[in-house]
Amino acid sequence: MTDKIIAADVIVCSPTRNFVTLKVTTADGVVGYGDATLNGRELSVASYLRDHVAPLLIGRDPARIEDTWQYLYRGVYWRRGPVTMAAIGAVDVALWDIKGKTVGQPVYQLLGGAVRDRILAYTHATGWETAELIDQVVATRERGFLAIRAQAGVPGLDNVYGVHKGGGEGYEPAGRGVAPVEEVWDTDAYIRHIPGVLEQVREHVGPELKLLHDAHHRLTPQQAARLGKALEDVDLFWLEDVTPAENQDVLRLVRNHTTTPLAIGEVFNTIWDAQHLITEQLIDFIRVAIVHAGGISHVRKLFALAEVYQVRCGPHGPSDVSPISLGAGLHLGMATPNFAIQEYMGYDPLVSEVFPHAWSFDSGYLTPGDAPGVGVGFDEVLAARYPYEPAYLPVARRLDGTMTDW
Ligand code: GCO
Ligand code: MG
Repeated sequence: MTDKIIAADVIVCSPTRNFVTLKVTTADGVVGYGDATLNGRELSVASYLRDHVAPLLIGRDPARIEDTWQYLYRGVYWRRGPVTMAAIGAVDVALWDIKGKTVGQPVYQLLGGAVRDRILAYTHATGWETAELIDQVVATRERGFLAIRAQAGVPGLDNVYGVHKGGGEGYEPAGRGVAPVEEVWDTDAYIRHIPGVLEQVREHVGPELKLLHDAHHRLTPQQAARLGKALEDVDLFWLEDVTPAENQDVLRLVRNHTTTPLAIGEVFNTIWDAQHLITEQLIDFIRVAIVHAGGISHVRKLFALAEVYQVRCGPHGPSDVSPISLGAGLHLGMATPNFAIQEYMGYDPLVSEVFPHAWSFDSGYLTPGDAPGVGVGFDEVLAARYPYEPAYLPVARRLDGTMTDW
């Protein structure tokens, strides 16, 4: 028997960047935390939780995680979508946290126990010029990483998502302010340039380092097929988000032309968004983040579907996914056989102070730790010193001024 939920509070803070945190408290004083951060739309999830979900949680039994998920998902006419699913995800993770703390076990033990000892991580290396990128990849490998996502500049442009001229180790794409900055983008120039860059990186680092690359939804199906083909000798671990995720059948054309492994799914929110790609085996890796796809309970089902079709899991984990979601994903990763890799950009030390965590990184691998629950705390007093500030990802236009995908 667990005591009922007596409070559900939503805290939005900005220790270097915005995070939305749900704090669920039970009558016997157990506190569970969930992450509800949706980059650039933080306050809409905060309101969804505060105004519509929190009142429904009061008096509920926190042990009934699946029932609460079903209640919040099926009990509202307007299903799916990032705002709804981030809110449900935050509740779900907070309840798993409470369950773990109540029984004194880390969440992965409640999910069936460990199927592995540690979780392979990848991080980002960026450099505008190829030489700069190679230096960054080498420096990142020296920090222990065995898998690295490599992004470079494009001649003729000033910015490329996550990279800018003279920017060294990369930049935080979400800029503070009430409106996004505008960047100029040219897919043709990118496709001409990037295969040569990645070939040089591969040549320099040798065959063993796992290299990844993110195309950020900016190619046509035909361009994506050509790029995948051009990158085959680079032997990428994956090529990510080649085309926008809405029109999924185009991946068949890409697949028919290249053996470069494809990863997609960071903007997906439910199993139904990924179902076709998985059952048709149009991708090799599914990238949903715990926070954006309804929490541990739902993503676990999605990963189980993927297992049937030999699709492996590599969740989204940039620094706009809070340390709570990263921790929750690691628990799921420990207990999921087809889990392949976790994106891990690391956090500013201040973020780790606000969210003290049991998870840790060592020699290329992440582990969730053995603290009861998810193992990520939240220092509310410190968080209160960093209030929300509007921040947005840039938008991109083509050379002729039309909007393109981010
Ligand atoms: C990645 C992503 C991020 C997203 C960002 C959006 O693969 O890490 O593409 O860089 O763009 O998380 O909020
Ligand atoms: Mg991405």
